[in-house]
Amino acid sequence: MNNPYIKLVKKTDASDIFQLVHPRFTAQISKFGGHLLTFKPTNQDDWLWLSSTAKLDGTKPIRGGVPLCWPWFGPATGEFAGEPQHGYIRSLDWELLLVEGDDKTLTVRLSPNLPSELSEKLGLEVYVEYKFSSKLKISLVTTNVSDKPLKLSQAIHTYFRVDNIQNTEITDLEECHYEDKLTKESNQQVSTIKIDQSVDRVYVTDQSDLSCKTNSTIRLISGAGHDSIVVWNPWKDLAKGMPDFDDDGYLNMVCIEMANTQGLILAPGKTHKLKQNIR
Ligand code: TA6
Repeated sequence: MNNPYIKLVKKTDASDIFQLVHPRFTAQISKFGGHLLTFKPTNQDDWLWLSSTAKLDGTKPIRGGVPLCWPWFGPATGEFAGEPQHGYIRSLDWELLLVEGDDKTLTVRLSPNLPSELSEKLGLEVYVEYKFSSKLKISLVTTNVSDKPLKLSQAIHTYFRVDNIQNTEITDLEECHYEDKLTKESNQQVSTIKIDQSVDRVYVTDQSDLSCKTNSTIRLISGAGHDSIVVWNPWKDLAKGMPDFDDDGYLNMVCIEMANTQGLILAPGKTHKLKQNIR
């Protein structure tokens, strides 16, 4: 890894961190989880929210940044029942596959150290690619290396930083149907999304564009390869009940996630790219 823009910083009390310092941005990626922790374009605030009480020592998935949920989203079911929520890879160490770029863009690829027996059992391989500039492009790329069709659910579980959730609006999901994970009902979004309570919704759509507007910023979000967009804010009580979630953190974050939650089946030998692009 002789790229001038990235270095591995060995931590004593936390997972090793890849620190990226580039003319157009700074970023940090934890080896644990292949987990993008921060992304800060030059002269801007961090686009991502990271809990100050997040565990960075590998004892549990990191709260904030961009957790990668794979090879399932949500609780484990079927043959994987009892396994961790949101799959294995956000709790594994990852290795650097590739770093390339110039003073305009930097591309970083990592893959998880899947134990061989697990890799055999899954029949799936995965890597993440981060493409950095003054924008951020994330791709979660899965290949079915088995000889049979395989189910896959996943999410790029991005924690967006907002100045104040009470002045935040998520647009372009109007008219979209969603599964409300709190009420277990299916509803239709009428207006733009304003959050003033606990929200945990799976918008069933493959639309590519939406935005997250606050007083000072408009974050334009686009995606590909998804069949749903997840919107989550735990709000006050749930935030308080999570030891790794700042008690008032819910006021400064909203998760907007490109996801596959609707029963994607990956044919043998095929590759699926789930993408989220942010500018
Ligand atoms: O993406 C929304 C969600 O599935 C919520 O239901 C909530 O569980 C959130 O993910 C965080 O999950 P975690 O396992 O990271 O605490």
